[in-house]
Amino acid sequence: MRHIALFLGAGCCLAVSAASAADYKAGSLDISDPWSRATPKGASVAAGYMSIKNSGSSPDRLVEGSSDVASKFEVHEMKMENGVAKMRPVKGGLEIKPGETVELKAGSLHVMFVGLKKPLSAGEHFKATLVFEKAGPVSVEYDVRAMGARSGGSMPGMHEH
Ligand SMILES: [Cu+2]
Repeated sequence: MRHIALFLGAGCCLAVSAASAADYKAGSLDISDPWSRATPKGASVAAGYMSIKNSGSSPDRLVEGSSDVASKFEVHEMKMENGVAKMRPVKGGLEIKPGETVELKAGSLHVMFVGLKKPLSAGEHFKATLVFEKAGPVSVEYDVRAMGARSGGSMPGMHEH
């Protein structure tokens, strides 16, 4: 029992340290901390990040989505090719295997809001809907953070869109 208590204690403190992080549950999925980066004036795309945990016993997939801020929602992966970071849409939906946590983060998998209707400024929030094959549609809110938020700086390959 003592081990369980310690474990819960650690979980509690982690949650407190990430004070603004939002958490959403849908079926066996747990979507944590959706956030986006502020964009320069005139940008036509913005990236979105979050982590998705599947605590169920069958795989699920992020198949589509939409948001208030852009005309299209895509899931991209980033690969290094000859030293250049290139991104491309993930085909057939983003799979989240049972027991796995898929991290969408800078320089890796990310959501791409394509056809931005206006620049995103730090401190804003916007609504988006994530659609999963099994868990169905989930409404989330993205937290817009400053351009230099977390590591990675500006997103390589961003201007290739
Ligand atoms: Cu992208």
